[in-house]
Amino acid sequence: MRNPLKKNLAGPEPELRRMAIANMQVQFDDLFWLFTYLAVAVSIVVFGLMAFFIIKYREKPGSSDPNDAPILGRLPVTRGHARTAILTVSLSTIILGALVIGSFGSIDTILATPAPCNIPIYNYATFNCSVLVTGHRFFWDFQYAGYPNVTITGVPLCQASNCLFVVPVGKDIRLNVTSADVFHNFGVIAFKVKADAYPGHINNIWFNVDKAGNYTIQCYEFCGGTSGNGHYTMIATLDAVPLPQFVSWYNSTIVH
Ligand SMILES: [Cu+2]
Repeated sequence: MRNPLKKNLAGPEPELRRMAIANMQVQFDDLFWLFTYLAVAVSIVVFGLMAFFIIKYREKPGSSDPNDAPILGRLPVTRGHARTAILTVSLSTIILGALVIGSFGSIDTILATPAPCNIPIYNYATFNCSVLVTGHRFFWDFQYAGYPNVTITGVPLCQASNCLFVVPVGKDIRLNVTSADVFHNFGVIAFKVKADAYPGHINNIWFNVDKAGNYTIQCYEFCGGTSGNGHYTMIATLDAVPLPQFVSWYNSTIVH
């Protein structure tokens, strides 16, 4: 499924889009390039004009002060050109308008909760693409919503070095992020997705993976620990797989 948000903003075409692995990454990349292109354009104009005026009005031997040169203690005689002021204000408004529209477009997308999916899993059961993610010192566990509603416990799976959070590609995956003890922060940095994990509170994030593969999940809130077992070990792997593979994984791992 193509990301419906790609049409929101102009961005690098088409090479960088082909490299995209998740919709949120595209959102942030689009916004980054919008700001960068405008900043470069403004810099070229500002520094170009500055260089032009420095050279044009440089002091030459025998040159005198212009008539409108400011004199200390005296009000300036002329007050500039209205046309220049209008042009400057208009251009600034257009540039800031583009940045505001781009930013709010991205925020809308990031905050909009997509509709649940409906993936037939097992014996008339379905998976609705919603996963409860709970941070513990120092592992994550993932509880798949829908029926059957069971938990993959992070500890034994992680210690067996196959702690996988498996999701299907091309589906809007909705995460409800919370914590069982202290403040954590769930992040899949390849997707540019992060959410605080607080005890007693749920934060919602979502993503849609374009490209199958393994991506690192990490805790981005320093949550303590000692040598050998601590915040820095709070890592898991997100495995994005094609839908048929996800269904067979679900049936063999989650359903018992
Ligand atoms: Cu943590």
